[in-house]
Amino acid sequence: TKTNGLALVDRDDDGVDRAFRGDVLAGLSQRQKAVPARWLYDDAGSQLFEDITDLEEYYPTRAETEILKGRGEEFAALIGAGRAVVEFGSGSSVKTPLLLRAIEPGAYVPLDISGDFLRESAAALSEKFPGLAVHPVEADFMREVALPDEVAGMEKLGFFPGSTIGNMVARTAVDLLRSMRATLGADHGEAPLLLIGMDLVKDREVLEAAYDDARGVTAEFNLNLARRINRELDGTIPVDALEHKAVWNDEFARIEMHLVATRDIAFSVSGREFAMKAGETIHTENSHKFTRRSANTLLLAGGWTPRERWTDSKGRFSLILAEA
Ligand code: AVJ
Repeated sequence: TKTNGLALVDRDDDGVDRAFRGDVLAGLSQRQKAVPARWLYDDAGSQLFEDITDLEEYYPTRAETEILKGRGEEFAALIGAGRAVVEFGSGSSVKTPLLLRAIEPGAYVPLDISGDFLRESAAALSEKFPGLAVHPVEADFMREVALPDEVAGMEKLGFFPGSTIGNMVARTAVDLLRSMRATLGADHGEAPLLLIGMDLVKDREVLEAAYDDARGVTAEFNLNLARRINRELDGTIPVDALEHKAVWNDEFARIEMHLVATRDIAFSVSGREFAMKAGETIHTENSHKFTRRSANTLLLAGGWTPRERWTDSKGRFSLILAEA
């Protein structure tokens, strides 16, 4: 079933987000403890991620912005004017305007599960582009989303920057790419395009530094998850006994973030007891990195044919235009 403007956060009588509690309790019960990366982004986490994008070591945002700045004429030629741009996520105040200015879209439709962020960024964007029709939709874009009637007759361009696709293991990424096809009307005779950012495999030292910066901002971002669990799920995790770790997993071509216990600890979350031995970890994020071929293979598996590919001047990050 398609989702559309419903209130999406399901809270119990105490105001606890049921999905968050379910994911945390299930994840902490596994042999390798793990919490899905999406829970890193409460208000504090979203602010810390913004701070990460300014770090010297964190190259992806700058590299992708360089491509968006430099290739506007090519986007315009390949994409054409008048398409409805459907952004998967609320949009960044820097990247989205660069694309919109380049291609002269017919409408802009940001999709996000968080209505607050969505309305804020949609309002800011409307101010920047007074003539542009903006139709925010509060929805979980991991499933097919019903787009507003106003864009029914328009050709579509999906926009998914940031290499957010890299947070997913392949089967989830393929599910998302297929949902995007459906959302953008590919099953109804339309030929939507997708502009997607995918970060590239590079030296381990560069990658590990990008996810373990000298100022410790990424460490704070990771530790904020434990603080959030304590705050929202009545947890007693001793945060001072956890340490941030970012490590390149060469077998699976991904950076992994973990919270490592520095001593044996025991704690409770929502009334359930957990224990960790010194050295044991909670796996909090995967950030997959791609080669030209692995990126193409993933897109093809999700029903998208790559048509054009751009990289930044240092070859660190790719932006790919694909067709359904
Ligand atoms: C927002 C998911 C693209 O994986 O690079 C940054 C998140 N995590 N530093 C990434 C992140 C640690 C980021 N994404």
